[in-house]
Amino acid sequence: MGRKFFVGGNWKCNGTTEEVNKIVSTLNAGEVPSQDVVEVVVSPPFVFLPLVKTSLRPDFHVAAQNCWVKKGGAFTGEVSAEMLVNLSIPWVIIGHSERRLILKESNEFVGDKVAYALAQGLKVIACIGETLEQREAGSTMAVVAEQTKAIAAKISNWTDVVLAYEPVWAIGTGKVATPAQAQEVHFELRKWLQENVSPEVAASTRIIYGGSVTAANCKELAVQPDVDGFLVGGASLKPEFIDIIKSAE
Ligand code: G2H
Repeated sequence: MGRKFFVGGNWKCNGTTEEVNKIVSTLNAGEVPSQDVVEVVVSPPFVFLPLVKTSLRPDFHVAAQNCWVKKGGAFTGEVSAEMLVNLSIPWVIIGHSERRLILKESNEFVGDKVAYALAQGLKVIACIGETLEQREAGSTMAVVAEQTKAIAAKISNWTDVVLAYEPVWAIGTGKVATPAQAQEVHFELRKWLQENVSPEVAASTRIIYGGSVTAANCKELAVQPDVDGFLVGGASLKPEFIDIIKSAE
């Protein structure tokens, strides 16, 4: 089974109503390959999800940037998976490095969140990636394998999971991984899935790259055999996001 190219736009903690409307207008006017070729998902902050959901073209979908680890209740400031389902939000990003590092989300906590979100019927973009220090220490694969293992330990069905490899040193820094660096880790991750989950899951799970992806560098990354798409931050707020979607062809 071929893996459909996936392009996610992670808007992070950005935007006003006016800016969101402008981004959506640009996306709605963009000429992109059909849904048979590329799956496009944009992820605004929670407060803009209903607005984006109702105004965005129907062939693009929306994702939340996080959700709570279990059923809602007395968890001030959190948003539950059930609420996202209630709003018909199909996707959620879990385990972004900004949450792992700044908010101290552990591998186990991320694994629990992925499992809970999937159990509620959400599709998950699960993020993993090493810091510069870890890369320089030669532990990239050990780190991403450990992060993936914590997810694999909690789930049995990978159909609704997209794995986003986002080296922390490449995030928002303008220092994109080279195509060879990205391909190497994606290849090793697929091998890890093959050996530790199943050959079927390894063959069908999309592994996307994130970290300073732009219109200028996406094409050479997109042609790597194990790069199945992108999670785009800064550039997803700009018209060049359309060009990144076009790299699917
Ligand atoms: C990585 C990425 C989107 P940026 O966080 O998830 O952001 O493209 O700005 O590096």
